[in-house]
Amino acid sequence: MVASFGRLRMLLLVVAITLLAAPVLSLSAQDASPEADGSLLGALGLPVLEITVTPDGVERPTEIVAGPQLLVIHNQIEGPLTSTFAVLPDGITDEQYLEAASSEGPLPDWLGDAVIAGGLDQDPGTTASAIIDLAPGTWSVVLTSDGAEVAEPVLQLTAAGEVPDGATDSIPTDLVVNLGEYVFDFPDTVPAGPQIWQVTNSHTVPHHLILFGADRLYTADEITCGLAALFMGTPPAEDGFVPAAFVLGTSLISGGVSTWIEADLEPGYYVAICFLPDPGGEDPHAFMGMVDSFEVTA
Ligand SMILES: [Cu+2]
Repeated sequence: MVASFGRLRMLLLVVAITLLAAPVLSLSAQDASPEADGSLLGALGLPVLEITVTPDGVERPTEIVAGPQLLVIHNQIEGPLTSTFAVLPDGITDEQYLEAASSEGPLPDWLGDAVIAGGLDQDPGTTASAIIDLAPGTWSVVLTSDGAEVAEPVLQLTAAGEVPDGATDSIPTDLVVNLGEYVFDFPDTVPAGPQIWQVTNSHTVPHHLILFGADRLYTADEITCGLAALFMGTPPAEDGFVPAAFVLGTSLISGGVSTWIEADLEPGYYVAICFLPDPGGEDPHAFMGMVDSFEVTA
């Protein structure tokens, strides 16, 4: 998730190797820290949930304040780190969650009944951040890595306290990115430069947003054509889109959930893709039409 939590990264690696392109780029939100580094998210003054993952263990609080907060993760292990926050359905254990996150197989059916608030996907030695909204209750956090052992791969956090209605209303948002019913709805043009994006899943199954740089605008057919070639290992069609320049991405989020990320895009063309399949299904949503292309203007 982020496709099987690690599958996306593997896919990107395959793309990078296939094209002998630059290494997989990191998330846009990376290297943002809450201590006034100029990041838009860090300047909002939200409660900070800070987690440090080292080869020996995980430094983190056990109880946090419920509601929107700035998630800041320091990845000090030798491999990339994927983190995902979820309230599991009744009867599902942390171990099952970890297994689902570590498996390259289909997403389990029960994942559609979990509340997944997002998380981060970051390279070794980096600090990354995003705003996640944690309702009161017990959250399970899975930490997985393709390249290194994680000493404490699953842990629990208790989010305590009442969350007032409209607690997220004060988060200034430059762009709302709607993850709809197998569809994105980016505007035709987006301004360049630092922006806060509210990424909201208004559908019923988990989705994510993965953004790539492009040399021009692409139609949905051209994008899925290129992806099909990629998945099949065949040379891309002449007009097919090749997802080589990873720009930013979100972790998967459930229906009804929002997360906020900082985007800082250069002028140019971009392609958005959701690689996730439905829980229990196999076809990436991209092949059901969940792709989009837009221009960023100076
Ligand atoms: Cu999707």
